[in-house]
Amino acid sequence: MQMPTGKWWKEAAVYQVYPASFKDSNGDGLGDIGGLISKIDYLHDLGVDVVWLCPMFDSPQHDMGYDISNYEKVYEPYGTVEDIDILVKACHDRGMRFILDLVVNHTSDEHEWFKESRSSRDNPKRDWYFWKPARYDDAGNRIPPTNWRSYFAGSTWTWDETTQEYYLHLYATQQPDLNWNCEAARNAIYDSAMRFWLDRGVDGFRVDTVNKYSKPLEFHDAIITDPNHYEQPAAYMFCNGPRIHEFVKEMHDKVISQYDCMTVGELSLTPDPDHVLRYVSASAKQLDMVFHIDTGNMDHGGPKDKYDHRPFILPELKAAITKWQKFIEGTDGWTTAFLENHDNGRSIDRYASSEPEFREISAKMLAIMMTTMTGTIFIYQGQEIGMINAPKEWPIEEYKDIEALNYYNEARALSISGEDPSRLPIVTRGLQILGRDHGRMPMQWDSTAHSGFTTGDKPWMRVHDLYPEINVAKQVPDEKSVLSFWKRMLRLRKEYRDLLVYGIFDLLDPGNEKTFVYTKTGERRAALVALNFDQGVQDFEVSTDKEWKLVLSNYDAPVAGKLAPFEGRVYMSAN
Ligand code: TEU
Repeated sequence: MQMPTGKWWKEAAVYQVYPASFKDSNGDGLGDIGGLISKIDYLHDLGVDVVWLCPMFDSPQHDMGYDISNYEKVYEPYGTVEDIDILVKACHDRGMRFILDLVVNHTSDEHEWFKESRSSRDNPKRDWYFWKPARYDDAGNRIPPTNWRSYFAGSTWTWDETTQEYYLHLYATQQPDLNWNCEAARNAIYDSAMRFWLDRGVDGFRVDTVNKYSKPLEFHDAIITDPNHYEQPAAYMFCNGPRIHEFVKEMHDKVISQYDCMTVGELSLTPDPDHVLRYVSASAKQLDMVFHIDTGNMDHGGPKDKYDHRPFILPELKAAITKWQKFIEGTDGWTTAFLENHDNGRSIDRYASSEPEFREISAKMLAIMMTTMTGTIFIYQGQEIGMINAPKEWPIEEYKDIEALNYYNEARALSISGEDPSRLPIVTRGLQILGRDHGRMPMQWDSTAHSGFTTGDKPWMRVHDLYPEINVAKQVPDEKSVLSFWKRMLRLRKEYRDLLVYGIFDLLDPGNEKTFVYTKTGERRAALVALNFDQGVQDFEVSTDKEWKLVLSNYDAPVAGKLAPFEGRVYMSAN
């Protein structure tokens, strides 16, 4: 058996922090770097090895910091560059590492580079972004250069009055796409967004939208799949473009390879494992690993209908997980496991049950699944205490995310005009489950006002109504809490890293719609994991091929031959 070889980032448990919502240290209602520093020991106790901080750079915050106006400055309400130095040291002092988000597909329209680029057609930075002349329809109306629909609804092109051209933005109007074909722009990105931070001791990056830097320069229209609208889903046209591997490799060779750091790319629309290997095989020297978005998008409706929620089907989820567990076998590539991030609803609501009687047991079952997966695991803030989605009754006014609001307003306009009244209930329901806001609510630290997140009068976003029940302070001393369970599982993962981090994954009973059962095989021993994704009791017999011994369950008294609702078990055996 060819076992993967070790590197620090392979065995790491990475914890993702959303700066606005983690911990406020100065009472202004917004999380900050000082707040995060005050919680480093909490993360260390949990068993975290790497802290990943979402964008904390200077930004007008149209997309919560994914619209960066200066890579070398920290958004003032979050703190300063010197605060990041202190944070890096706090992590390193505890043997932990610290990574940042690398958002270089686009900048903010308030970045100096874009301001120069838009100032005149002959500005030296004009080609650092994509500028195109208008087209005109048969009636002589000005229309954008392509019919592409942006991720946040509407066109990917915005008209610029001053220079009488359109600029490209795959996301919000305020997020113009950088033109990676321009070498000077690439070098500026490497210096400003990467070396600046690596030289200060940062240990790597989560690389945002990593496969979108190379656009096909013909700028053809997307195929019309939505005949009622001008803008068409077009992501397939700008993912994995013609020069993408050249760009990612250059980024690695010129910058990443000069430091002992890790990279994890956010990779969408790349279902072919061979293609993914081109990004993550160690010999290809592009990225260390990527997030396989198809698992995370399983219950989305599709590129246009992201918020047309389709409840996940367990055999499909198992197949997707199996695919990305197995694709590294016999190769020099590496994989990841994650269930939550800042772009999704909470996993308990999506994959299990947030009903009061099942909430905690569900959280523990999902923790078993995550911590027994091969690859680097990523935990999103609040996942370790079983945080859940906002109550369905919350009105749209509580949602803050640009994507949620654009989708909602678009659907409402269709409803008001009578064009498509069916959209509004679909999008409303979709947002209640999948909305990005659910993962962005303040962290629930204790049962004092505003969940102990802020000492100020008003957190930037409403705190979950259930914070007196679901919070860190309540769970720390409780051996049976979700938090204590995560700690135990993360310790177990380290202890049995040969199996749990590096083992060969094999799915059993793929068609079973209620249970997810798999084995992990190492050189000396094997593990059997059984998870019940249903509220009903399931029959379950342990296979007799090995002498399986029960190591743990999320229930106190597991019953032979049965799996209780949302039960999870781990057995082990010598090989
Ligand atoms: O997301 C990229 C992205 O395209 C999606 O996966 C994202 O979930 C979005 O909802 C698309 O519908 C990254 C960041 O994670 C996200 O927060 C940013 O908004 C986006 O890039 C733009 O920078």
